[in-house]
Amino acid sequence: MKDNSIQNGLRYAEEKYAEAGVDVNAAAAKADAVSISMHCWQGDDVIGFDGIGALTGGIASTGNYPGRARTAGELRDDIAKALTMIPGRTKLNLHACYAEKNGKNVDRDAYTPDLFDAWVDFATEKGLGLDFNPTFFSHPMMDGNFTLASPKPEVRRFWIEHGKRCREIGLSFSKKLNQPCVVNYWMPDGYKDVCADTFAPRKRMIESLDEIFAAQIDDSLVPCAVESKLFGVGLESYTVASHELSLGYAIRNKKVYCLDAGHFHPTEVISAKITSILCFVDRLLLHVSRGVRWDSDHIVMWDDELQHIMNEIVWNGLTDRVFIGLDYFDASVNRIAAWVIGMRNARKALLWACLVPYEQIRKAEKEGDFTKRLALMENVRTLPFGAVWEAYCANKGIPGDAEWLGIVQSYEREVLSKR
Ligand code: RNT
Ligand code: ZN
Repeated sequence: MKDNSIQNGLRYAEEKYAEAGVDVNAAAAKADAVSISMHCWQGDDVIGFDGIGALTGGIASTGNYPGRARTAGELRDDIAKALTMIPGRTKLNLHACYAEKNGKNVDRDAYTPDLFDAWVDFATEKGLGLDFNPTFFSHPMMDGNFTLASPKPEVRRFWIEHGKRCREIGLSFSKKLNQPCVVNYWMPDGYKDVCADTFAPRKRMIESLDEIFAAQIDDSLVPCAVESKLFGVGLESYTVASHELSLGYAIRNKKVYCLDAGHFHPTEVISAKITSILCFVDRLLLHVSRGVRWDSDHIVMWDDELQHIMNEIVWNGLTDRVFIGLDYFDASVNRIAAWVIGMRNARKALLWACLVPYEQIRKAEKEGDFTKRLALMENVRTLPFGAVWEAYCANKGIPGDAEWLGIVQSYEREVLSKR
């Protein structure tokens, strides 16, 4: 019965989209070819397992919803559960603090790929690629909030070594899983209050990054990104790796630039930056997040900005040049639902972008017919997207929008509530 209604809905949708000049199957195939990287850190409030226990560095996860993953095993169980409700090609994004030391006495400056063997086995079993991040926060070697830009040479040395180790770990992931591993560098370095020297820390940051990136490691296997930020909590006045610094660094050193949706002034949107930046760097990494008044890392909703981001990527043919990852952490709701909602929304927005007759809209624009451009853009809104989405999920054996919450609720009853 249900299958029948999905098939009927799809037939109707195909007809309606065809009238608008869109081939639903081709659009779905296009959306399917794009990977979305799911951040492991939503599942345990960005704590990790390498022994630190508290989150520092200007980021904060708020809420105390029960069921947080306390071990790597629990986190993998939760991720596996979430994956059963997430359609489309998915990667898993790990942080160095998710190392499993198993009693080994080793610090972040000496991490080796074997500390992540269980993650690689998990990724292999689930058919996932892995992305990676050095963890420049939540650690006693931080000098206040400084890492790579600290005035103390021993602090910089520790974090430079960490940065190097993470490229090596990324390379091993890439080789083992036969696909690129994007390694993203985000450093919280900055000051709470107005400072007297904004220049020297930036020069130190650049020197440290240069050291990290000095070793010859194939960029096509391990593309490395530098993430910018406007400010952090307790670092309100000055951030070393600002937008200008990180973008400038990426341009000059042929790195990937990482745009986080929450890292700009509240009225600035990253969707508006994509094609400008891609005139000067080869590739971008997106941290799709949702700031509410500040970099609050709220769960990604299917809002106008998410749609604009995906439109920019798809309509400009940039799916090979933009890596898409999610970055948020909300501890006030069921954490598996948080992943599922954000990942499904990102995929929906991607599919939607593929289902817009953008060639026609662009033709009208080029011909100067802005009436037609607006009319076509608005007509898209009432096309039967829901029917396409439901069929898209069903084809992959993934529950529809009306079904997944029940699955999360039983998992909460049977597993999370017992933690
Ligand atoms: C922090 C940055 C950074 C982190 C993750 C955990 O503001 O957005 O990307 O959120 O690396
Ligand atoms: Zn980020």
